[in-house]
Amino acid sequence: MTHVQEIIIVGGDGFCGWPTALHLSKLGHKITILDNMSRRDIDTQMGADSLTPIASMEDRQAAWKEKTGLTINFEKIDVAREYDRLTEIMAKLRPDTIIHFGEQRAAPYSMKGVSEKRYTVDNNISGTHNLLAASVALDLDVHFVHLGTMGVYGYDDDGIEIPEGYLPVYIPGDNNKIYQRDILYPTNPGSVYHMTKSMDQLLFQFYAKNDRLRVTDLHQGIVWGTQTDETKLDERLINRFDYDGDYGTVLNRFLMQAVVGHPLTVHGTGGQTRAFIHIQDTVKCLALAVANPPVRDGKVAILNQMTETHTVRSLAKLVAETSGAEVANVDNPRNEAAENDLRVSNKTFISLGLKPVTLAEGLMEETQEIAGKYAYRCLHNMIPCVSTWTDNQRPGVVQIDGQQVA
Ligand code: NAD
Ligand code: USQ
Repeated sequence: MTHVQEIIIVGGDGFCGWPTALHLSKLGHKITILDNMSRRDIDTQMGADSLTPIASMEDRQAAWKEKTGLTINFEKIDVAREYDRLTEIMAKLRPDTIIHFGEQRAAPYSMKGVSEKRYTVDNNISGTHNLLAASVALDLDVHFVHLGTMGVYGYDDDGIEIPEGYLPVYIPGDNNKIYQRDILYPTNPGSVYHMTKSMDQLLFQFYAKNDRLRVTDLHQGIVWGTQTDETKLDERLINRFDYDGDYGTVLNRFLMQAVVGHPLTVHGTGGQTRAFIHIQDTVKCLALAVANPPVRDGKVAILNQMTETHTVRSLAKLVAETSGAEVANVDNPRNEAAENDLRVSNKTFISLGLKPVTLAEGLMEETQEIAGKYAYRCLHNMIPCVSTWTDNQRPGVVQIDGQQVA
């Protein structure tokens, strides 16, 4: 039987947060979403929109109540900027668990320009730190669950299996003695966004050590799919589907591109290997993490939340084979290794009972159906990835001997 918990979900209006809120509510937990709706505001600023028509928070709450009789509470708040209000809410709820999804999460958006870089760092670091500092100031016995990313490890690896947790390193010292240290896996972020997740890690390491906070950091791979068992219950509960060049992630973009007749935009050779997880498994992993808080041992529990790895070109081939779409190898706007290996341990979630949904199980078809149903909402001008990692990569930039001349 589920032990009922008071749970705050920061970023609970977003792609991962909304289905997680529904799933945990269905399991009997008391849910309060904190969100400043910045994701919807960024869409408005960019002239983009979710492919699926997402309902307002009020309509989402009402639909959930109507379908299940359950209540999801909501407070509109910016956790990076409204510290006093945040502490009032946290003091009132005294949550057993805080799940933190509330960050600017798109790598291309974080590389768009100076203001987006500064916003991403200010928002993500202040938000995370405010939540940690408030938990300690209020003396909460809280389990802090954070959505981190596989991207903290970087993608230059030669195929060694990325472990979970701290890494034992052996340092040669005086007198030929070898000293052991347990350190966070060395980070190698590939964007300002991924860098903020690396910085988050240090905040967690410190608060776990200094204040004995119980922290679980979930290093999640790229999430694909749209619907979960709960979001399917009513069209007003539908999850968001990002496809634009900044927020759309690779597999969902390919599935959408296939249905609207756009060539699949493979960056470079498509030899980039990445880790993936279906949104249905994301919500299951969150439920497992919530039910299994770490012991208070001064260390962060670091779990890899992914279920399979693929190269970008193999995903394009798979989608092209099932849909007849063309594959286009476009210039890579990012500064990343053209080809890499990736092996990841996900033994904790598997040992806790996760039975992963795989690409091979036909769920890609469901996502393609969702994309097909809402293809009429696609804004074709939002498809290209126009954010470049360096000025030199901007279209039309001319270089001589590595120097930009026009
Ligand atoms: P999302 O942008 O859809 O959702 C994030 C939510 O947080 C949005 O609703 C936004 O309005 C809110 N938010 C942002 N800053 C806030 C602030 N200062 N105060 C209050 N609310 C704020 O993103 P997502 O895809 O649901 O990702 C959620 C988390 O999971 C992120 O931290 C992301 O880094 C991580 N993650 C996502 C993926 C993926 O593929 N989507 C993969 C790995 C990790
Ligand atoms: N790519 C293409 N074509 C496209 C879009 C992307 O080839 O049209 C390539 C990119 O160059 C990159 C790979 O696909 O090599 C993945 O890009 P992505 O946009 O799908 O994913 P990424 O930028 O890494 O970010 C996403 C989420 C982020 C999360 C991360 C998990 O937006 O929040 O942290 O996945 S991970 O990649 O494991 O770090």
